[in-house]
Amino acid sequence: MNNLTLIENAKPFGFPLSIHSAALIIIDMQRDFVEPGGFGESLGNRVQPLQDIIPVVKHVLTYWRQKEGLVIHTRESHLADLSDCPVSKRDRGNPTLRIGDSGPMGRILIRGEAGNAIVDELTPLHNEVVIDKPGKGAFYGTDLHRLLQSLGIDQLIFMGVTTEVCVQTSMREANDRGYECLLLEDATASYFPHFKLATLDMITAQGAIVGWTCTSEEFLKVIEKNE
Ligand code: C5J
Repeated sequence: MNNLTLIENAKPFGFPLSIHSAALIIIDMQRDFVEPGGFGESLGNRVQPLQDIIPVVKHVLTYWRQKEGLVIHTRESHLADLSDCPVSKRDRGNPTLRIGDSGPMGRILIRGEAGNAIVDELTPLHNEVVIDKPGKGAFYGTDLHRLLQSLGIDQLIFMGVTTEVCVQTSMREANDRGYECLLLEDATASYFPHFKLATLDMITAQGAIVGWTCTSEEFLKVIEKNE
């Protein structure tokens, strides 16, 4: 594969993909958010839009694994004693279940509980990185930046949920730290489809102020062409 290849149809303009210094990062595809009976649903959300992207995320992941690219999974999760969960976060909204409460898949958003696992279809392989993050962004309170720097990664290809919360926050954190970010449009979802669309616009506005977007098909086509 060439070192640099242009994804011409990316928005707002071509994304210069540097395959060897890029990592695929999958944000919070965990049962708590994606499956019925989890935290997302307890907040009154419809989880179907999140379930709908699983096949797309899996397709891209499978391809990236075949290319032996670096894969990073994140999980929004807290310690069992909730010492890393600010009261302001736990008390937010009026959910039927709060972070740390016992739900149908164990304690909500607590590390090691069944609901905190990545959905079966996307289970991380042993050689893949799993980042447990107490915040919305993947960099806050984690070693992610140090790890990426040590591996020479300077581009991040984003998939996952939810577009306007943990995905966008992680992209903004990444952008501030100097990473070029590309979000795969059909591999991200929100409980609120109009928030997803607005987020795609926000990310790419003002000359890619946060980053780029393109479809998974455009992304995979460009990689295939450069084999
Ligand atoms: C939320 C997330 N929505 N992964 N988490 O609280 O976007």
